[in-house]
Formats: sequence, C-alpha cells, structure tokens
Amino acid sequence: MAKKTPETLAPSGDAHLALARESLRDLLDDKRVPPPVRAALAEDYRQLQLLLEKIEGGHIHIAVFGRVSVGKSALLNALLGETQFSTSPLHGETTRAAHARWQEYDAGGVYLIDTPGINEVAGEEREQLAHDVASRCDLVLFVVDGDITDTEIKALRQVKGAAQRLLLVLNKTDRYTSPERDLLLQTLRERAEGLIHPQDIVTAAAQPAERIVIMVDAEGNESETRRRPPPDVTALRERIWDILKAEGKTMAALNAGLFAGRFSDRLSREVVAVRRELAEKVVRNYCLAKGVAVALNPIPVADLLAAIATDAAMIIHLSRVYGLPISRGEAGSLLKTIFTQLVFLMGTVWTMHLAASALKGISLGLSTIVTAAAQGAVAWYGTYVVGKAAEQYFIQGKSWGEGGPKRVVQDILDSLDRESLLAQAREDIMARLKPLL
Ligand SMILES: Nc1nc2c(ncn2[C@@H]2O[C@H](COP(=O)(O)OP(=O)(O)OP(=O)(O)O)[C@@H](O)[C@H]2O)c(=O)[nH]1
Ligand SMILES: [Mg+2]
Repeated sequence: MAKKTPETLAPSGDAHLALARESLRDLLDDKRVPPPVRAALAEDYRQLQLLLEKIEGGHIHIAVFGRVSVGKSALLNALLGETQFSTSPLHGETTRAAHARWQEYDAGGVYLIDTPGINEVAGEEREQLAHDVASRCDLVLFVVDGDITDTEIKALRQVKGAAQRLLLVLNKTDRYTSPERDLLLQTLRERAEGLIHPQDIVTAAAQPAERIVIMVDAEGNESETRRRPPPDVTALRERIWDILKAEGKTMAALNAGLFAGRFSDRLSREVVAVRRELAEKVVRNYCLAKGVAVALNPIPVADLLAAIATDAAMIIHLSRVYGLPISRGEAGSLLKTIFTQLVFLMGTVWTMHLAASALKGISLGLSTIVTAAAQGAVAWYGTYVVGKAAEQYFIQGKSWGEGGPKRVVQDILDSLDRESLLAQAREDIMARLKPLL
C-alpha cells in the first residue's frame, strides 16, 4: 500500500487544482472569442498563460508588500539564505517586482517575489499595486517595522481584499527590547483585529543592525569591532511552511479560480464593447448606403423596396456580429415588428418618411443636392433606429426583454439626439453625393 503523505491525505487540494487548471485552459482555448478581443486583452491572456504554467508546475508565489525601507528585500534574502535582492538604507531601493526561487521548499517550487515600497505611490496607484501583487500571489507577507500606520492599515485592507492568504510581519525586532516588542505585537494584534488572525502575525529580524563588540586580548587591551548578528526569520519560515503544507494546493487553486473568474468578467465586457463598436460601424454603413440611395432615387416606391431590403440585410449582418445568425425570414419579421412600433410611436407619416422619404414625390424636379441630402438623412436616421433596435434584440440574446419591442424602440428614440444625428447624416450624404455631380 502506498505510504500516506500529507498530499494523499488531502485530495481536495488536487481536485481544486485540476478544476482550476481546466477552467484556465477553457478560457485560453475558447475559439469563440473574436480576434480583436484577444488583441485588446493580450496582457490578460499572457497572465492567464503564466498562471496555467504556474499551476501545471505546482508553483506557489509568495510576495512581500509594505512601506519603503521596512526591510522587504532583506526579509526575502534572509529566507533565501543568500543575497538575491538588493537592499539599501535609502528609500525606494526596489523599483520593480522581481522573483527568486526558494530552494529550501522543494515540493513543486516556491517563488519569492520582491516589490517596490508603497509610500511613494499615490492612493489609487497603491490600490492598483496592492491588487496586482495580491491577485497574482498565493501568499502575501505584509511587512511593517514598528506600529502600523493608518496608510498601512488601509493598504492592508486592500491587499486582504484580493489576496488568498496574508501574514503580517513585524521586522527589525533587533531594534526593540523584549518588553517593547511584546507591546508592539499586542498593538498590532489589536489594530489588525478582524483582518489577520493573531497566529498570522510574526516577528523577524531580517538584517539586524551592526553591533559594536568590544574584544579584550590576553594583555587586557580592548579593541572594538563591528559585527552584524545573523538574521532571524525562524518564526516566519515555520509559519509559511505550516501554511504551505496545510493549504498550499488549495491556495493556488483558489487563486487561479478567482483569477479565472475576474478574467471571464473582463472578457465578456470586452466582447460586448468590441461587438458594440463593430455593430455601430455596420449600422452606420447601411445608414449611409440607404441615405445615398434615397437621395439619388427619384421614385418613392422603389425607395421603399430598397429600404426594406437594406434594413433586412443590416439586421442579418448584425445578427452575425452578435454570434446569433438569423434567416432572411426572421430578419423580415423582426423588421416588421420594429416598423410596427415606429408607426405606433411616431405616426404613419413619419415612419413612411423614415422608410422611404415620402417627401420625394413632392420635391421631385425641384430637388437640389441639399434637399436630396435632407431626404436621404431622414432615411439614414430611420435605418439607424432600426439598427439600434435590432442590436438591442441581439444583445438580449434574441429577446425584446420584459418591456417588449415597444419599450426597446421607445428607449432608443428617447436616447438619440435626432437633430444632431440628422445633421451628421446630411453631411455624410453630401460628401458622398458631391463627387457624383
Ligand atoms: N535594524 C534592522 N535593520 C534592517 C532589518 N531589515 C532590514 N534592515 C535595514 O533596512 C534598510 C532597508 O532594507 P530593504 O530590505 O532595502 O528595505 P525594502 O523594504 O526592500 O525597501 P525598498 O525596496 O526601498 O522599498 C536597510 O538598510 C536594511 O539594512 C532588520 O531586521 N533590522
Ligand atoms: Mg526592497
């Protein structure tokens, strides 16, 4: 029988990971995502790919976070047992995130990530940084070097909102006497109450200050030497290991799951935005085609037929933009529904006018380019309303929604600035007509 290791005792971590892996792969391989959306979300896709690799490699990411100069880089060096990150008494030594592999913990690979200090960045940026770091890591070490400030508490809350797991580290304990340290710890526990479990508040001395040591030789001569005591990160290391052993896999899976969730939200928003933009272009192209045709065609009946054909073609085109292709017949009945509402809401004359520019007959013969463009503009506007209404129908997954088609058409009429659209249409049509004259 296979020996039971902590891993085999906790199959749920593996199950969670498998599930997370699958949802990340599904997102990456989703063929329905249009290329412009992939291009717009290139950076997110890259992150998704990295996250999948991380999960497949069983990697865990641990990041430090905190004010400048609290000893974040020094703390990671102390954990690593070697100087991988640069430290300095000057504020702002670390300017960008960097990572190193923590060899001591060999089950899959744990990476330690260094980050810049948070003071220099303004509130909103800090929030973004907190969010970025926390959302990409499985465990965040929030480092302080004394009593926690209000800014730090705020940042702590922001990290807590996004991170899976959080440890609060009181560094530089060599600067305090034992009673001072206990008092500080007590204060930290009180101030972080509800945010961090007392067990997850630990102390460290990552790079204790040099001490002057007085040596006395055999003859009784005193000499001074400076010595730096060794780092002390035992409590922190133990706490990290306990957490990794107990929750490592679940933490990584949860983190990936959360990322996948946020990603698909962003993806659907982007898909909607790209489709809207494309739909607007499609609608305007048909509007212009119809506006120009109406302006040029002197026979109202022919206008009407052409108008219906143009609008139906536009609706079919829009249905493809929204990934819900419909037949000619369906497009025809959709158009009829929209027209019925327009007649109801705007009156027959206006609708006829919209459909085919009924004024054409009256102005026939007298028509100048300006009146032709004005009539074309009315047709343009009609097609625009039809296009917007049809688009709404597709956005709602081929449904008019609770209020029915009347509500949809009414809302569109209310939201459009008719005069300015007509002016735009006239200008576009004039621009097209001029070279023909
Ligand atoms: N006394 C004492 N000093 C420390 C300790 N840890 C770090 N320091 C000192 O604090 C200063 C800042 O350390 P860093 O590790 O560069 O701090 P940081 O948080 O990475 O700073 P930035 O990268 O600038 O944000 C250095 O001079 C370190 O020697 C400690 O445990 N005790
Ligand atoms: Mg640093």
